[in-house]
Amino acid sequence: MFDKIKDALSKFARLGVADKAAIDDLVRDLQRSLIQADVDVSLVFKLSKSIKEKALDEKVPKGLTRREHIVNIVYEELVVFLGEEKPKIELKKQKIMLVGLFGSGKTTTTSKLAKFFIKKGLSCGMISCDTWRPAAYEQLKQTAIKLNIDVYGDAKQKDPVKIVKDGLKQFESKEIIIVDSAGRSALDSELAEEIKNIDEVLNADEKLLVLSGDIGQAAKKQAEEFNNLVGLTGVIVTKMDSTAKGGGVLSACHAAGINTKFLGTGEKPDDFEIYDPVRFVSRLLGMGDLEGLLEKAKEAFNPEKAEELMKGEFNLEIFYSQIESMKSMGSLSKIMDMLPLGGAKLPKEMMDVQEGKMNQWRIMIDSMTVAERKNPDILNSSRIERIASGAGVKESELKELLKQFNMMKKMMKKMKGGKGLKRGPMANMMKNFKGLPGM
Ligand SMILES: Nc1nc2c(ncn2[C@@H]2O[C@H](COP(=O)(O)OP(=O)(O)OP(=O)(O)O)[C@@H](O)[C@H]2O)c(=O)[nH]1
Ligand SMILES: [Mg+2]
Repeated sequence: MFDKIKDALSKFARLGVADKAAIDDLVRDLQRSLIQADVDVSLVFKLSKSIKEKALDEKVPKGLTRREHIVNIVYEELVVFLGEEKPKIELKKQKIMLVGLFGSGKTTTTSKLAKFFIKKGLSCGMISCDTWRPAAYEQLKQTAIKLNIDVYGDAKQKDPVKIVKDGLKQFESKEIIIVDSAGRSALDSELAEEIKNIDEVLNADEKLLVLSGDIGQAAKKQAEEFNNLVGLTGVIVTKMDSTAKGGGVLSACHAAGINTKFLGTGEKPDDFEIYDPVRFVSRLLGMGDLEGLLEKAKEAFNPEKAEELMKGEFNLEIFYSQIESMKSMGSLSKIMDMLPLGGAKLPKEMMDVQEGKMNQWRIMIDSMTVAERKNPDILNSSRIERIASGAGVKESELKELLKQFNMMKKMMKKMKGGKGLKRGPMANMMKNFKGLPGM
C-alpha cells in the first residue's frame, strides 16, 4: 500500500535540487498515490496543500539539508493525516463488543484480540452471539480450541441476547470478555436493533467496528452510521496485508473522528497489531520499524533457552529451537520489512527460499537420533546417507545445514566471549534508526 509514496520520495531524494518544480512534482506524485489508495479527494488536497506550504515557507532547521527537511515534512504530515496518536489500549477488566458488516473480519478478529490480551497476562472469554450465520459459533470454536481460549456459544439458541446473558454468567470471573456479533450486507434496521439489544445487556466498555481495509473511503459512511447507532470507541481495520486501499480507510476514520485501534495484517492469529501512525508511516516510507521488531523478538524470546545457549554446548537441538523462535517472530519477509535497511531489501524470492529451507532443516533434524543432534560431529558419510534418505532430501542439502550450523556455532562462540548486544547488530540498527528524519 502507498508504495508509490516511497518511490516518489526516493525520486525526490535523488534530485540535485529541491526547488519549487521538484516540490510540485513530489506533491503531484503523492496525490496520485493517495488517490490510488482510495483516499477521499478533498482530504488529498488538504494534505498536499499543507505539505506544499510548509515545504516552501518553513525555514530549514540547522543541521538538515533542504531535501531532508522536506522529506521530514511529508513524514510528519502523513502521520497527522493517518491518525497522529497511538491509541491507548487499557489492560484492565473490560467487555468488548465487535460489530461490522458481513465478512469484515469480526470472527477472525475476536480470537486475534483475545490472544492479544492473553499474551499480556489477562484471562479471556469469547462469546459468539452470531445466530445469523449457521456455522458462526463453530468457526469461533475451532480457533478457540486451537489457541486454547475459552469460548461460549449455543448453536440451538436463536436469540443473541440470551446467548450474551448466559455467556456473561459463564465468564463472570474473566478479565476480558469479547463478543462476536452477526453481520449483514448493510446496517439495516434489523441489524441495528440486534446490536442495540445486545449492547443493552452487555453494556460494553469498548465498542469496536471491524472494517475491511479494502473498502477504502466507503469506511466514512459505515463508521458514521455505526457510531450514531452505538457510539463507537474505535475501529479495527483488517486485511491490511491484501489491499491497496487501507490508506483510504485509515484517513477516512481519522477524519470522522474515530480512532483506529488495531490492524489485521493476515489470516493467522498473530497477524495483528496495535495501530501506531508513527510506526505505520515509518514503515510505509521504508524507514523500518524497529519498535515492532523488538516487540516481536521479546515475545519470541525464551529466557531459559537463551541461558542454555550461553552456558552449554551449542548443538543442533538449540540451533533448531533458534529456528523455531525466528519462525514465531513471523515470516522472514515481514521481519525484513520492519528492519531499517534504508530501502535496501533482499529480493522476495530469496526470502521465500530461506523460509522453505528452514522447514527442510526441521525435517532433517527430526530424522536424526538424539546423539546426532547433540553432537553433529559424529555425522560420518553413512549417517549422512541414512538421514538424507529418511528426510527425503539430497545429501548436499544436509551438508548445507551442517555448514550453516557450524557458522552459527562459530558466531555463538564469539558472542559468548564478546560484548553481547550492546555492540552487536542491534545496536548498529538503533544508531541507524536514530539518524532517520523524524526520529
Ligand atoms: N488477509 C487477511 N484476511 C483476513 C484478515 N482478517 C480476516 N480475514 C479473512 O476474511 C474472511 C472473513 O473473516 P471473518 O472473520 O469470518 O469475517 P466476519 O466479519 O466474522 O464475517 P461474518 O460473520 O460473515 O459477518 C476470512 O476468510 C478471514 O480469514 C486479515 O487481516 N487479513
Ligand atoms: Mg463472523
